[in-house]
Amino acid sequence: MNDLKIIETFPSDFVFGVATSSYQIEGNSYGGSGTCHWDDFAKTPGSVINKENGSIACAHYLKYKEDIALIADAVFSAYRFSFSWPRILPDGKGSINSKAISFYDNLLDEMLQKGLKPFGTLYHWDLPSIFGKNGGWKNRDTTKWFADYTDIVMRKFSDRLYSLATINEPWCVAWLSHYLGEHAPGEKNAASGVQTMHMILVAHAEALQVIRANNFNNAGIVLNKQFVSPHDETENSLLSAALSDEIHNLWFDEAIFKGRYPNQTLELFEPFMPQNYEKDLQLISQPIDWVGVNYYTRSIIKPDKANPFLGFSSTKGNLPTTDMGWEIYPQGLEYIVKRLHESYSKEVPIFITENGMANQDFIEDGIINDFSRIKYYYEHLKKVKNLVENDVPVKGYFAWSLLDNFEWAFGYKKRFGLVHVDFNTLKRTPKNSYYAFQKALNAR
Ligand code: GCO
Repeated sequence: MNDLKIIETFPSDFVFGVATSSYQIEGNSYGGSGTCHWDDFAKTPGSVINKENGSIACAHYLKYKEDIALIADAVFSAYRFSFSWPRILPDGKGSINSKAISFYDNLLDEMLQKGLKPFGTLYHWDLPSIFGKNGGWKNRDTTKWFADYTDIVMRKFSDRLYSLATINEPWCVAWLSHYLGEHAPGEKNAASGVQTMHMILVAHAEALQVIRANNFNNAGIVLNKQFVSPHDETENSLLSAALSDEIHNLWFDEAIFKGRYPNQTLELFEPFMPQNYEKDLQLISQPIDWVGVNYYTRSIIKPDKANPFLGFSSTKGNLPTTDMGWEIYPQGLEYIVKRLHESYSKEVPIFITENGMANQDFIEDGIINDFSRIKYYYEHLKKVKNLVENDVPVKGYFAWSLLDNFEWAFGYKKRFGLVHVDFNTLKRTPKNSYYAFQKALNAR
């Protein structure tokens, strides 16, 4: 399949957009921004490929008009972006960087002028460096400072935002970054992982209260979900997969929609849970207006004695993979969203806030024929279509990403964009996947 005509068959009010995040594209050496824990992490040998960081990235800070024009020209109707906490508050708290306020003012005005709905996110992983030095998200104080930052964003920008997410991918913020150690701050211990699994939800709750106090009524959270497969049908594999599914997915669904944590995981986490964590659960489960799902792949779980804490590890499957080495498994998206809707979120609207693939793209005569990316989008959109047809309230879909950008620990090596970026010249070149969206959205 080499087109995205399927888009024409979606309901007319279904939102199609693209997503990015501040640290991955803006370039935090511009405009008086402070640094974040990714700048610090990148300096540690072995943490980020080539020790690359987001200081230039796509220089979106300078080129935002060109980028917004690209989104509008492809006839998308929404843009999911994130605010940078250290850009707005270079020291994480205290004095506001007026250049940052102008930047987001201009960015929002540009979106609105081009008819794009602004879907903002408060936190897409750029924790101001100063907090990293004080225990980061493990420290409850950080959640209070996050609430203060939220209030600034609300007061300056809520008049123009269409929607706002508190936290992008709490599992990555907590588990991937504090237990698996793959993302900043690169901690690798169970106590840190567990504490952050709870505190990041406290941060969500604190921010949500501030959002409500500012009378903003289209707020949610973005969860990254993975379909979890057992390696085989043995009882041990099934149990391991169930535990992994809880940690990756149900921990957040249970807390946010039911005000509790799943049993098996809680038993394992209990020794490390912050004191009186139960008291936070009511606030964590306050109503949200929508929930976002980021979906990329599945994981295969097998029992593993080499990991005494979890008792399992993930292993490779045999499906075709993307350039990240992630298996392409569109069925997982349909399953995971259906379960979220039926068992947890019920009537709450769902947005697919990220979906896409890294690919080894080549420019030939100015053309980038990324047909495998078009196929990936087509196959996943087919599953989204099934959900819509089965009355699951999925209201929108965002492609990750508009631009090739700073792919965290992989630096600039992995390309997820609909638009190619030459990181020497910063020249943008739309790929064929971009044109496939444009053609279908135009025909809609
Ligand atoms: C994500 C991240 C993106 C990544 C993408 C690909 O929210 O996981 O939002 O920043 O670039 O997922 O890994």
